[in-house]
Amino acid sequence: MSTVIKGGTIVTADLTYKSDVKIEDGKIIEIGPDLSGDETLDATDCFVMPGGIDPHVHLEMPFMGTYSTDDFASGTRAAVAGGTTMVVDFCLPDPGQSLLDAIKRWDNKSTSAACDYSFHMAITWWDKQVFDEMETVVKEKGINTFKHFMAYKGALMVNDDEMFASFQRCAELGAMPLVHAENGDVVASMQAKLMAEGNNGPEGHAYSRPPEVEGEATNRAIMIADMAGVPLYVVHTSCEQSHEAIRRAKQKGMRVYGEPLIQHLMLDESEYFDKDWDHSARRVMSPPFRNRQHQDSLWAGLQAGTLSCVATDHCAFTTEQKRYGVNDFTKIPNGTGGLEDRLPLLWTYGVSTGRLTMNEFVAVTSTNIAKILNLYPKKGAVLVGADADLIVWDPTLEKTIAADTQVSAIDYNVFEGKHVKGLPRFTLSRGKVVLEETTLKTEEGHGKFVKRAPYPAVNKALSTWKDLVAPRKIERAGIPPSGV
Ligand code: DUC
Ligand code: ZN
Ligand code: ZN
Ligand code: ZN
Repeated sequence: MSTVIKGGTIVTADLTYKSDVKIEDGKIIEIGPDLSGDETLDATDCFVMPGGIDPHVHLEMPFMGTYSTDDFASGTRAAVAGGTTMVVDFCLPDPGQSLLDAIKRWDNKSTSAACDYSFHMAITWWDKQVFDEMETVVKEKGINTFKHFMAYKGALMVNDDEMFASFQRCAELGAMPLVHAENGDVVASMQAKLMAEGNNGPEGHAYSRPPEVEGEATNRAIMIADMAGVPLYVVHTSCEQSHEAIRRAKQKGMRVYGEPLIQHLMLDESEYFDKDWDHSARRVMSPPFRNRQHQDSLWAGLQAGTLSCVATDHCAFTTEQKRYGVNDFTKIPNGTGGLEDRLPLLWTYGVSTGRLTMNEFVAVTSTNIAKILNLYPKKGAVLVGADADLIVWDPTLEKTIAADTQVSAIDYNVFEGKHVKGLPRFTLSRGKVVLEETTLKTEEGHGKFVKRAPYPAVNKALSTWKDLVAPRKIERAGIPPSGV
């Protein structure tokens, strides 16, 4: 059975042109004028683009004493409702747990996915077992990215020596490290001080994580990556301090990628002040929202290409879950949603305002991500042979974002009331129509795990456990005279 997307304008990361697209067996088989097939999807006055890829989501994630409420079923339905056709989730071993056992848990959770997905592996502890298992993770399990939390002290955080060792291991295996860049020691000490002073409300969350803690950690991770000889991906870049470190590294010739979230582009720190407790707690995420200057820096980075992609860090908790922290902001589960709204918001507030071109929109929501995560051109492309993960984008469809009508399983939406114009008329996952205007046609389990191959080994690295740095030993004829 073949399908033809007819009458649309194809928009890729570098081209805009009128053409039909023919699909068979889940792949694009022909691009050209006047195509016909068994089924036709009308794309008149629409843009045909690669489906969004969200490189950063946490579905049914065990975190801060609970689990994020959107699981692979509701999370991937929310994704396709907003034109996202692939998500990358974080496989999170408990400290001491085998990485391979953690993958089994994630494999079990993800069988309900309605669109394709992949995993990053988190390094939550460090010893020889982890070092050894990383090879299997990369070579057999198809996971070529390792996440390091520089915050969440006493829980997920890794120290610099562990990070340096893991980064070197990544370099050797052709994998790329990711960092959640916040100085966890400083955050913990500021949290303790704020709580001791009686600042226990959600605004304490923002006060305890100023841009400086992110800037410091980003600089540190970049320097450690440079010493280890690996590229680096900085998740949820939220402020100028972090962006500045990334710009500088790029200028020096390093492969360092920054990922702003749609939440940080759209929402600012006023969400934490002079609002009721629930309103602010629902917006507690790490890093917290920033002021307008930081938002301008992020938009500028997307335009200039110093920031590479837009993600969500979708980690959705209900109001009831947020209230775990009612007398202590450090216990409010960190995380917000956005999977469903990322593309429509970025289109409305990025493309329609002239801040981004349509081609830049495709780059930062899909193609750049596919390239950086070694998924291109299977994903992120409108090319013959690519997976038919496509959106037929109707720039005239509009709605007002509201929790009442969302697909996500939580009881509020941090973008409530925002108007968007530009929505998918069709979303296709490997050729299957999973959304037609507002009607979801998803199938649980249609989504498949996508393996990602190692990167070409471009960096020199050491290969054995604890053989970290081997300095040259200098033989000298004698000891220096005392007093020198
Ligand atoms: N930040 C969040 O807000 N939630 C999940 C994990 C993270 O780093
Ligand atoms: Zn994070
Ligand atoms: Zn995250
Ligand atoms: Zn309108």
